[in-house]
Order: sequence, then C-alpha cells, then structure tokens
Amino acid sequence: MNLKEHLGDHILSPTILALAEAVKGISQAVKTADMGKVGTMNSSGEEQIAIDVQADEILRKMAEACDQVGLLASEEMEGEDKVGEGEYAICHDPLDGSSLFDVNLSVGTIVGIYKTNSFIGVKGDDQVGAFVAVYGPRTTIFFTLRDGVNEFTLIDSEFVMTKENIKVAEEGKMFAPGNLRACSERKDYLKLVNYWCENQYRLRYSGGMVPDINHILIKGMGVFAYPGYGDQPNGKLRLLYECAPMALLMEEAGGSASDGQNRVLEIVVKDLHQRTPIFVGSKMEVQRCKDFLA
Ligand code: FDP
Repeated sequence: MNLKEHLGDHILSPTILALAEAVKGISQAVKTADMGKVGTMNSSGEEQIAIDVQADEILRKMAEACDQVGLLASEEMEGEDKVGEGEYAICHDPLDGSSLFDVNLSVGTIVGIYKTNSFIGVKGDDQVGAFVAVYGPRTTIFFTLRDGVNEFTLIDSEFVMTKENIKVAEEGKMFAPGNLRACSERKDYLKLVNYWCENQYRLRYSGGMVPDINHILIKGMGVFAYPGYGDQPNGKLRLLYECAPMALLMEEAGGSASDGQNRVLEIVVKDLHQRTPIFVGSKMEVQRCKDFLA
C-alpha cells in the first residue's frame, strides 16, 4: 500500500503528503550536499552545515505551500513564524545528527504537528501527529496521527508501507547510552550503564537520535537515554523539536518516554529551544532508568 492510499481521506492527509514530498527533496540533498560548515550559527549557537540550511529551507517552502499549515518553528530558527492561514502548526529539527553527516552515517528529520497559534504553552500531549524521516541506505518515514505507527520506504519515488502497526515490547535488552560523558560526574548513570553491561544488554548506539530511536521501533525493544549533567542539567536534546515528537511516536507504539520524573509529553513548552533529559523506549527499560536515576 502506498502512503496516499493509507492516508485516504484523513483530515491531515495533505500535511503528511506535503511532508513526504519535502523528505524526498531532503533525501536528494543529503546525497549531494557540501559537507563543509557554512559559517553561520543556528539559534542555539551551533555551527550550521550546508545540509542543515538546505533541509530547513525545503521544509519552510513546504509549510508555506501547504494550505493546512499556519505556523512554523524550527531548531534552526530563533522564533516561530506565521507562514499561512492554516490551522495546523509544525515544528521540526530539519536535520538531526548533523555531526554524523561527514562520516556518512544515518541522519534524520523530526516533526511535531499541533493545532495551535503558538508553541509556547503547548505540551507534547497536544500533538495531533508526529513524523520522522530516516536518511540511511534507504529513506524511510514513520509517523503517527495518534492511531499507531507505520513505516513507509521510498521506493522508485513513492512511499510504500513496509511495516504496519509498529509495537515495542514491555522490555528488551538493547541500550543506546547517549551522553556517556555524564558518567564522569553522575555515579547513578554510571551504575545504570554498568547494569546494562553486566546484564548482557546489546549496545546499539549510532550517535544520532533518529537512527537510535528508529532502531528501537523497528526491532521492537530497547531504550535510548540522554541525561544531563554539570552545567547542562537538562542535557542537549530539545523538547519541542526532538523529544516531544519522539515521545509521542514511542507511546503510540506501546513504549514510554520520561525525563527521569515526568512523562515527556506532559512537560510544558516555556521556551522554543527548551532542553530536556530523555529516557525513551520499552516501558520497563524506561522505568529502570527512572529507578536508577531517582
Ligand atoms: P547532532 O548534534 O549530531 O545533531 O540533537 C542532536 C544530536 O546529534 C542527536 O541526534 C544525538 O543523539 C545527540 O545530538 C548526540 O549528542 P552528543 O554526541 O553531542 O552527546
């Protein structure tokens, strides 16, 4: 079944189809983009590479052209922009995993979809959908419109369903330990990492949130962790652009996502670039993180 057939007359069909078209453009750009830095910074002071800028532009054009979209925010932008009269709002990390780009590892795009006229004050729970693209040897997308998670693969210019109703098991011995540097100060995180090692968990860590969480969804178990420490107590990952969409996808697949105390989806966005620690994946594995890090 192709994407259009799957979406049928769903109210958000135009937005998802527009996002899928944008992904085709980004997928092509990923193959040809210059690997160098472009000398500009994003709003968080991180140096941009050409593909960050290109992917951001492709998604902006998509948002401006899509009648359903009225508001846009991006990890690469300072604020939120009115881009049309539509009642939906999209926020995105156009190219997650930029530091993996020059070494030819998988990167991705993460999108949250809301019905709002400002992202300030929303919670991840307010999302009407979440959408992710993975640019690996194949280009895949997976998304939810709060009715489960399905994967589609780009084959001959068309997205074709390759995995239906993705489910994540209650537990599973696979770990993706982000920010291991935190172990230098956080003995609780070191103990958790030791627990994973001593109990023969399988390490699957790529350094990119998108492929790491895609791995959990496709294999159907495991946990991805990114705690904070020191002068970055909330870690590095953004609530609006990265963690909230991933949390919705994981919950829709039967898993969970926590900041160590709260459901990620219940955290209120007070700042567009707000960061949060995250533990996401199989429910019992997330609970174990909470227990170790309490
Ligand atoms: P990147 O900086 O390469 O864009 O949020 C961005 C992210 O990658 C995630 O994809 C990844 O999980 C995390 O940062 C890795 O961070 P560090 O290796 O810097 O700890």
